[in-house]
Amino acid sequence: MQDSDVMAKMAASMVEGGEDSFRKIFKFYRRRNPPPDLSDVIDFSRCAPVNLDTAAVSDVEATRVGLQPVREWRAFGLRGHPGTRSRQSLNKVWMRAVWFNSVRLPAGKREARTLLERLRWVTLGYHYNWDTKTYSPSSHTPFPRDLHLLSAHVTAACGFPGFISEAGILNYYRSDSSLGIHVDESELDHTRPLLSFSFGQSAIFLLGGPRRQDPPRAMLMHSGDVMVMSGPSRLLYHAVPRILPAPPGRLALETGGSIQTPPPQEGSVVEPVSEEEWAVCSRYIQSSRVNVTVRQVLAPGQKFPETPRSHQTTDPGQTDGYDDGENGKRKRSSSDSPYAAETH
Ligand SMILES: O=C(O)CCC(=O)C(=O)O
Ligand SMILES: [Mn+2]
Repeated sequence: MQDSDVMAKMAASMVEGGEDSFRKIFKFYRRRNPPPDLSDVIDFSRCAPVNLDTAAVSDVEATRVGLQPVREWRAFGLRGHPGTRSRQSLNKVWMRAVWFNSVRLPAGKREARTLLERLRWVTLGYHYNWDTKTYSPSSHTPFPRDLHLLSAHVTAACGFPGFISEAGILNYYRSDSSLGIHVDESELDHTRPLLSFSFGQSAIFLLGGPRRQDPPRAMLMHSGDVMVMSGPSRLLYHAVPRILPAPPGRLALETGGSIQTPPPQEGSVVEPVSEEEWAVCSRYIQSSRVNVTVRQVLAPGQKFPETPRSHQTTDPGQTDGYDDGENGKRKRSSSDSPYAAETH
């Protein structure tokens, strides 16, 4: 990096009037009136592609988890952020699997619809404790096999073989939801990548630097996109200030379009979902966004410490958080939205 770049970065991250540049940019994109100018938002379809390890996942293995062969995937890297983002058109099979693994509600019931409207997050595997900001062996359910295989194949193709999916966090966003500035560092092993799968409506994702106030870059996340935060990018601050309508064609889960439904495969590992449940899910994502992050918590052979440490990753000055635009800012607790604060 040139000296002038360093100076510019430092200047940009200086706190002005109590607000650092990440918060300013977060608020800029969150603003409703007037709506923000989106011309600086990076659309990955226009970025330089990066190579994937096409030999890491066989065509048969890819097909079994409902994916195209790795050579068909399109992957892009963000300059200055070594770590990979791949877009590979996850399909209806995967949206179904994610739904199956998280939301099991009877279709058409009024209470179910109300519950769905209020749904903000679900945890899988080692369940994250939002109060202590820790995972623990005493709060654990088996991680879904299909979601693990998907994650293992994606990470292997990105050059990280041997990924073990141990925890998952699903975030449910309505059109006015946002996710505050945070870093994911509660996992005990940070050398493993973090995966993020998006479905439904689109989002602006802000990726900052290793310090909370570092200015972020804004990028678009669409339905079917997969993001892999790895290496130095694994511990960067990030946030989702805004949900945007999915571009035409990107949400074509019902009838094909860019997100195809492959025919049922022999040996498929993806759990089936009834048409009734799928109807609830597909209606839900017409107006909402679902994001799943998959994390490896422990290094191979590592154990949880005897006395769990409380993880303090919160920036004390930060008050942006997950809020649904109706009830204002929420405080994070185990009984409410996890995203009132900033880190997890
Ligand atoms: O919704 C997203 O794209 C990001 C989610 C996220 O950062 C998280 O769950 O830690
Ligand atoms: Mn995160």
